[in-house]
Amino acid sequence: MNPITSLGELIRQAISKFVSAPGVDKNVVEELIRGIQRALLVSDVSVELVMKLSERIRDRALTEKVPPGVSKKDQMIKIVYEELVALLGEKPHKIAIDKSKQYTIMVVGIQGHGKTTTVAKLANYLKKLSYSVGVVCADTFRTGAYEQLRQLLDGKDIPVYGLPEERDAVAIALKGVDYMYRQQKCNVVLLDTAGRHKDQQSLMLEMKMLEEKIKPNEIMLVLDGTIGQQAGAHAEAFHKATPIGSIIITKMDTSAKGGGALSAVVATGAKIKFIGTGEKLEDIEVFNPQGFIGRLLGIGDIEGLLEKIRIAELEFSKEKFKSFTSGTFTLEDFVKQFKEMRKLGPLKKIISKLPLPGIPNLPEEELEKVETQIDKWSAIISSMTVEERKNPHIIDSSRIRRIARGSGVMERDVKNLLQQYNLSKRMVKSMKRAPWKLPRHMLDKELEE
Ligand SMILES: Nc1nc2c(ncn2[C@@H]2O[C@H](COP(=O)(O)OP(=O)(O)OP(=O)(O)O)[C@@H](O)[C@H]2O)c(=O)[nH]1
Ligand SMILES: [Mg+2]
Repeated sequence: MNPITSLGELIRQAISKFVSAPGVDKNVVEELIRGIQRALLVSDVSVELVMKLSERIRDRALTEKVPPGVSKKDQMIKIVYEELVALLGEKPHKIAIDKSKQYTIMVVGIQGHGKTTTVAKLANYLKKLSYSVGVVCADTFRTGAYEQLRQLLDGKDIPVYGLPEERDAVAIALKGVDYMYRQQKCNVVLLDTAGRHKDQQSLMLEMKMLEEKIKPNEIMLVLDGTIGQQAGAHAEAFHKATPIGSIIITKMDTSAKGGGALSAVVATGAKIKFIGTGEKLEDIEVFNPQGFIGRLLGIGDIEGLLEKIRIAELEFSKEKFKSFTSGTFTLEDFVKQFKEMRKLGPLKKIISKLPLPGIPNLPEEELEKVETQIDKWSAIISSMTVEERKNPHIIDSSRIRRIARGSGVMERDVKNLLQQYNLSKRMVKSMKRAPWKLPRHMLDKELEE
């Protein structure tokens, strides 16, 4: 049996047992949590992370209200999904390479972890995205390293550079990178490096020299997923040593421990960009926690289910929102409303589902701007005194200065929040019957700037 399925298999078993139970009570929820714990521990997720996750699921199961039209079961599945996604870091890290600039990626890692295979996979992947890619083999230790790369990329129309007789890795790398940019007019150059040396110290020294001479734009650490949570320690050390580092976890197809490796690396704050899922050139994917967990849960239409719940929650919060229009609408209410909206998931999805006329299809970056804005607003509010929050009109320029300093934002951010709030307050008063125009208006206003 494919071991990856076994992690998925165990989670799916736990969920289907939960779904077939006649009702949802505390015991049924506990049973579900135990099933998930077992699955995660089998895949070597650390006990600490498993406990934290269980705690969050339990807490949410007991405290979150079920919006009308949604079953408790569906809501629980959503909670489990979201908590598993959170364990793996929520958002995928973007691969944003400018096609008009040169970009060198140096790939490093312990021997046998999959560097050479990954370099070939990445080259093939980037080529498909119409980057002009070149590969340089700077591994002078592994016999046949250059041949291995050439074979992997055979017929792919990707130039591979190597000097099998040359013993100096730095010399090969310099010549190779220069050749790729100057002669082959490449945009991205991938550098495969050695995983072994006569001793550990000389390997480290070589990596350091390569980094100094080549000045890569990114250093990727290849980590074998079968080492499970041990991957966390490697990632942490690497992350501390190089600020331009990202991580690829390989062999996700050969052991259930991949889940442990992923969660441990994510916990260190290191960026996982890709995962390797087989020996073939095509077996690489952008690491996307949502997609990964979605597949693991194996619920046919998890997206559909989540969407249904989010919309129901939104309707629910719309109801709550109405209460603002009848009572006072404080500065805190204003920011809280935005935060609530954000909790429901990516703004873009929600907005596109709302039956609101006139909302343009907002580009992703714009929505991200809005999200950053919300974070700023929260920080600003927490730097205000109780008095200021209650009576924002007392906030004069010297208070603005103090609040901006306290929350680490620009003064104009504070002014902007106050302006937006005042605008909204006026609208709340005048638009009792169409409360949803309010956030729309605020969004539009925000995006114009
Ligand atoms: N199943 C599976 N095998 C992989 C994956 N990635 C690499 N491998 C295999 O792991 C073995 C080692 O891969 P290499 O790419 O040669 O590893 P390396 O890090 O370059 O090793 P050295 O050059 O010796 O340091 C090969 O047999 C690969 O086919 C993967 O994602 N899944
Ligand atoms: Mg190699």
